[in-house]
Order: sequence, then structure tokens, then C-alpha cells
Amino acid sequence: MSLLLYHAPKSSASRRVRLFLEEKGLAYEAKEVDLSKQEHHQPAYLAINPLGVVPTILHDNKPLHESGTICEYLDAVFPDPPLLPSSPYQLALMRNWVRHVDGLIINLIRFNWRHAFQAKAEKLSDAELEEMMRRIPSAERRDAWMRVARKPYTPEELDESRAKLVAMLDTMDSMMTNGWLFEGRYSLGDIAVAPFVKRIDEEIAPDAIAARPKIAAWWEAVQSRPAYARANFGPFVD
Ligand SMILES: N[C@@H](CCC(=O)N[C@@H](CS)C(=O)NCC(=O)O)C(=O)O
Repeated sequence: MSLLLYHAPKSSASRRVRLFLEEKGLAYEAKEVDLSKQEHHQPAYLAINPLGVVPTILHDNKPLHESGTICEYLDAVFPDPPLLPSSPYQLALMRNWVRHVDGLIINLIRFNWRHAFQAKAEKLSDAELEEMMRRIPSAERRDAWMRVARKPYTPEELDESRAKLVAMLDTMDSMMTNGWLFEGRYSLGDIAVAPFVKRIDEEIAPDAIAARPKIAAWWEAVQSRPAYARANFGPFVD
């Protein structure tokens, strides 16, 4: 059996899968994709991930993309320990939650890409930028790359994104049972959002976590799990 993860150390979706793999206790090989060099837009990578994003996992050489789908697949193939809610209804709610969290990614991008890509993207000539655009499959990401290259996100846009991420914390607050998001135990619902909370905590709105005792306790509990250390989230800004 082989598991090969194409990932980027600071990518939230990659962190989600790394945390899930570590919670499962699965051994895997990791290959870093250098997003700043647009390795994820090269034909060889697009062949295993048509969306041109990280992560992608290869299980026995079979590629799979979408971090939430990857985690559900891993849970089906490696059921112990179980990391999905057991009741069909709670599982359905968890899937909607993961979808909701995924839909918020642009708000992280607005903060993250300033650190990760802006300095490099700004230096691209118009011709280089155009060439890059041709390789990017998603309109949302073409826009994000164009923004960091030519029209940095404004303070108002950052505030708008911060407010959406803080609203996500309020939703989490209302979902908690026994300290966790689904069925009163740790699950993919918690793992999926942990990388987002990491960024909220270290830069975007740390006070918003401190002001919500249930979220602060949840975040402490997530970080104290041995798998969290092994997943190696690390600081976003060096
Ligand atoms: N819904 C996708 C999102 C993947 C995603 O957005 N990955 C980001 C890093 S967190 C990425 O590859 N960004 C580089 C880019 O879009 O050019 C998933 O969960 O796998």
C-alpha cells in the first residue's frame, strides 16, 4: 500500500489532509509543490489535479483531489480510528459544514497571498502574467493571482473577509456539543476547519478566538492532540 501526498506546507487544504492522515496514524510520502513557482499549473500536475491546486493524494498510484473528498476516502479505506460522524444525519450535516468552510477559502486567500505570493507576482511582466493566466484552470484563482500581481486587496476587502471568518467562529460556537462540532467527538468536521482557525489565531482575528471561550477551549484541545504536532502546521509567516 502506498500513499503519496502532493502538498504545500502552508496550504490550508494540505494541512487538513496532513492532520487527517496523522490522526489515522497512516504512513505517507510527502512531495512539496512549490506554488510560488506555479508548479501546480504545470501539465504534469494538472494531469493529477485538474483544478491546479494542492493537495492531491495518490493511493496506490490512483490520484484523488479535493481535501474533503480525500479525507472521506481515507476514512472509507482505513476505518480505524473512525473520524466521521456515525449517524447519517450528522454525517450529512458535517458534509455541508465542510462545503461551507471550503466556500470561505477566498477570505483566507486575501490574507495569505499577500505574504506568500505578492512580492513575486508583482514582478511578473504583463507577458509573463498572461502566460501564467493561460495555465490556471479556475476563474476564481486567475482573479486572485491577478489581484496580488497588479491590484492588491484593499483594507476594506480584508475587513470584509475578516468579518466572514469571525462569523464562521460564531457558527462553530453554536454547533459545539461536548467541546466538538459533531456528535460530541472529534471528527473531520473539526479537522476541516482547524487550518482556518490557525490563520485566524495567528493573524486575522486572534481576539475573536479569545472572546469566545468555547472556541478557545476547542482550539486548545485540537492543538494538544499529538497528531496536530506531527501535521506540522508551523507559522504562516516566517
Ligand atoms: N477545495 C480545494 C481547495 C484547494 C486550494 O485552494 N488549495 C490552495 C492552497 S490552500 C492552492 O492550491 N492555492 C494555489 C492556487 O490557487 O494557485 C481543496 O480543498 O482541496
